[in-house]
Amino acid sequence: MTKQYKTLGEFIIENQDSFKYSSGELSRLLNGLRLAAKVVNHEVNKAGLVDILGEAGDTNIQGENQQKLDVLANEKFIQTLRKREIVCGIASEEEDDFISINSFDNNNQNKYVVLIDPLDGSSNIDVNVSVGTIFSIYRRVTPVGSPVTMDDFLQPGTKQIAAGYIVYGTSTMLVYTTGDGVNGFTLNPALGTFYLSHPGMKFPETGNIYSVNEGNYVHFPQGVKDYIKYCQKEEDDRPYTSRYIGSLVSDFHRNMIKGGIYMYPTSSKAPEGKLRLLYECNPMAFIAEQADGLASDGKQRIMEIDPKELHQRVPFFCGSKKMVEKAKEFMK
Ligand code: AHM
Ligand code: MG
Repeated sequence: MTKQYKTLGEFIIENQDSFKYSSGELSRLLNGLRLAAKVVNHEVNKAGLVDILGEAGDTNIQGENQQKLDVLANEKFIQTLRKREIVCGIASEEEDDFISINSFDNNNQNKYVVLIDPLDGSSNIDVNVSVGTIFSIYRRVTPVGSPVTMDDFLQPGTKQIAAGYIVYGTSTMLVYTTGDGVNGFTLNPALGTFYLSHPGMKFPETGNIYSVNEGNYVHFPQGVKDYIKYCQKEEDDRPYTSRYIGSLVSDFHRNMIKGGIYMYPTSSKAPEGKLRLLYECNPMAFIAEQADGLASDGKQRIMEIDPKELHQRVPFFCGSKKMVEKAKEFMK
């Protein structure tokens, strides 16, 4: 007999009551993200067929070229969340400022804000390599019923209510946490349904994969260089294997399953690091910690950093607990 897998929709409903602020609002929000994920998945998968590849010509706030699919994914997620009136505000890596959702029907009674990187790993889009979406959900700190302010978005990662990612890979998966472990759902494209395929995901305590853009090696701080040399040394269970896709979601996903460390350090080229605290590092850190892993900027726990601006960048070291701890020792 074939095993019956639970669907994401069933899982969200079943777990609604275990969530401490349960009012159904978070469930509706997760359902909204699930829908947008399917729409974006459809676009990503047909990308090779239609003329939507290449750069849109715009540059985003970080001065990088936006590809058309980034723009499209950004629109789809914002549209879905806006139309369903399930959040009071959205901030996106692709938008300069946050968006305030003023719903006149319910006088903006929604409690949650969403921060999103709609399509991460943009350099992989036009070469048929996995990309991902990353999202992070917070409760607003300003009074319900008023327009959102910057304070609602500049919260430390410890305040996250939920976070997750979608990886558009050999299969499409949605992985998320509401602070009670990490669960992964695989999309059956024929039915358009996500099934619980990876319940209770955990990082192995240690692993043998290190993921870093070694092209930047000469620009890295000495501690990072020393740690990389340690990874490569023939001793005990080393040398480790080097695996770097250049798509955070995919590198993270593989390392969570197999055991490994992902690093995006500061360098003389990127003095603050490259990855964004609010759209990329905090949500991945929440998932990592919920899966028994760690996430650090080299000194401090990522989720305890007090954000100063929406598009703030930080160095990022994330993965199996023992590996992150070891890397931190080298960076002292
Ligand atoms: P993006 O948001 O412009 O796609 O940049 C984030 C991505 C990560 O997914 C990936 O790990 C990293 O940038 C790769 O950067 P690099 O090409 O410098 O190694
Ligand atoms: Mg990104």
